[in-house]
Amino acid sequence: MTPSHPPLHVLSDAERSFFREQGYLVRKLLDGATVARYVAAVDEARRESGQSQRMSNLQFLQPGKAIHGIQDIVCDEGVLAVCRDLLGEGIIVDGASLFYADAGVDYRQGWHRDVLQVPDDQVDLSWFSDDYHYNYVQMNMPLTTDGCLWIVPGSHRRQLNAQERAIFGNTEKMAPVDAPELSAGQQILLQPGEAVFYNNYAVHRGWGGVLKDRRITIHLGFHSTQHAPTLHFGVLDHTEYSLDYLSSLQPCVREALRAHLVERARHPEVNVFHAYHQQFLKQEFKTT
Ligand SMILES: O=C(O)CCC(=O)C(=O)O
Repeated sequence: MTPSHPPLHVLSDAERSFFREQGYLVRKLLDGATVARYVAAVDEARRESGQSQRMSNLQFLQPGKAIHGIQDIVCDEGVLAVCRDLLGEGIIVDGASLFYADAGVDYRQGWHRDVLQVPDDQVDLSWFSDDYHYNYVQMNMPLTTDGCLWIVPGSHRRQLNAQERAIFGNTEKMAPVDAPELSAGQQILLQPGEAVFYNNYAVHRGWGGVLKDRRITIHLGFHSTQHAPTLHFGVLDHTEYSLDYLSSLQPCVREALRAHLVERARHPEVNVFHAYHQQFLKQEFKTT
């Protein structure tokens, strides 16, 4: 009998330790033909859209915004195998956006942790420690050369240090966009098809300045059914997944969303944070 996925790890022990300690990991996962297929699907979907002066964050798994030609990235066996090695079995797709901007767009975010959707008095400092089991991983998969993601390695497993505290002020969430630079901040420069997996409780930001080239990057989040959700789980708007919409999807995408619905039903406690997250997206990005 053929197993549904390879039982062996695709990441070495050293790679998994690197992710645990530094909070990110880069792997080349897509070949040139797949990248070209996805770029063509994005071009086709955007043919009617005019140029925008902002970074777009297109939620490509939602009806009305769906980009069918890139959706099967959520079933990519290479992506899922890395997620299993990082989180465990039962991988569930969550946030799914396409970052898109033409050359000339000015893109700058403040340094932040992805707890923006959690009310201040519910942010628990133990989330940013070595002992916390973080059950979520974000992935950026660029289809063009992309240097927009910056991260402070290792900051997911400690409290803000003095330099970070000075720019964050009395919040754990986000520093002002015009705050002084962080000396430990590191740019992650990726080539098309090379993915970065990162812990989004680490201090990070999107920052391209005025883009020299256009940016097309698929951005996904994943959770494992083996562990309790973190409060970041629950980005997809599962209420929009009607039977009609699900039946319009490729079988593997339909199955991924069905599994997402089952997991959301097991964890109704995360629904309250979904609305806060949508608010954040609207502030930071163009979402249509
Ligand atoms: O533009 C990026 O790659 C980073 C986006 C980001 O920081 C976020 O969505 O929280």
